[in-house]
Amino acid sequence: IEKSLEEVFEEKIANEIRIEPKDWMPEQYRKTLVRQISQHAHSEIVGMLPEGNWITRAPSLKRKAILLSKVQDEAGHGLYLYSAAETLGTSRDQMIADLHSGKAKYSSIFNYPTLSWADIGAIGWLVDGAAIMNQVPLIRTSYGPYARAMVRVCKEESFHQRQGFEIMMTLCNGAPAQKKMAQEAFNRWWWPTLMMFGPKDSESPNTEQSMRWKIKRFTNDELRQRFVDMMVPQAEFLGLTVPDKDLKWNEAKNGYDYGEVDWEEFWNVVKGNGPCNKDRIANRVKAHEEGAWVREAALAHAQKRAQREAD
Ligand code: FAQ
Repeated sequence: IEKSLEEVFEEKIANEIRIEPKDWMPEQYRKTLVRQISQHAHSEIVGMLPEGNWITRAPSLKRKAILLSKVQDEAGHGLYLYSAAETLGTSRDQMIADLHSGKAKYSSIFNYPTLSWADIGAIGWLVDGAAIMNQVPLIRTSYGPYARAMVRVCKEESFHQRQGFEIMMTLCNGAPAQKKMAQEAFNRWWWPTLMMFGPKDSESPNTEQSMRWKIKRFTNDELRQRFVDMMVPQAEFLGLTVPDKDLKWNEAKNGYDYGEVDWEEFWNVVKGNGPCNKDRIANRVKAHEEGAWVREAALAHAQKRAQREAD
């Protein structure tokens, strides 16, 4: 008996066979992937801004070189992910236009300011830590190009996390003023990092279907819990205090109980009203406009070369 396209698709999902760009897929599957992958790409691109703020003020030449290459890595991840999204039939110009108009989302975390050098440590340690927790399972996501992009991205993110932890360790073993700076950065970034995992499962409209299609391999709450369980011992090792009075080991669940995230703050930032949303988008639009001549020159050069080869 001839199987329907939908049956073939469902069978692949059930058997952990990747869906590839030319395969038939439900329209909603395609839409969900374009949404998630493009948001992910935008996050990498906008994510360069908070750290870029410290490249000129890094405390040593070595720190500056490391930070510069980390930020370059994020640009690479963004471009990788735009390419993965393009395999689904959307154009990069469209995705970028949606980011600049405020239509497309990107991770809430990048709308917070980086006030001290310790924030750079905290971002590497916490934000890249959360990114890895979320992205390692995406190596097994059902869409081939996205899954493959995640392999390299995760390798680079784990280096980023170590450099962040090492900055924190240096500060925590330093003068009292440095230790204080590290604790203050931790206080600022802990809760916004927990928000990166998205709304609670009960408030997450996309989780159920994305889990069924194996786009997501764990739910938002599952990953958030794993993250808390991984980070608390690391904070203890650094001698830092987790800014959560409700944090408590729960023997029965073999994990930590933790306080309620401020969801009002989360949705406020997602809707565009966080401390830096407007600034971030204005920055991206400016960079895009000022880069127009580079795109035009590259295009003219490519045309000239093609012409030369044709002659
Ligand atoms: N911020 O139904 P759900 C990085 C939106 S890592 C803003 O749960 P879903 C590396 C969500 O889009 C950061 N919006 O949605 C780096 C949806 O809105 P929509 C990027 C959020 O998709 C490190 C609505 O809320 N990582 O960049 C957020 O099933 C350091 C309802 O939510 C990824 O993107 C949020 N935090 O689950 C770079 C990973 N959370 O579209 C530089 C891939 C939710 O319906 C420096 N993405 N929303 O209008 C995912 O795993 C998922 O998309 C989630 C959200 C888990 C983020």
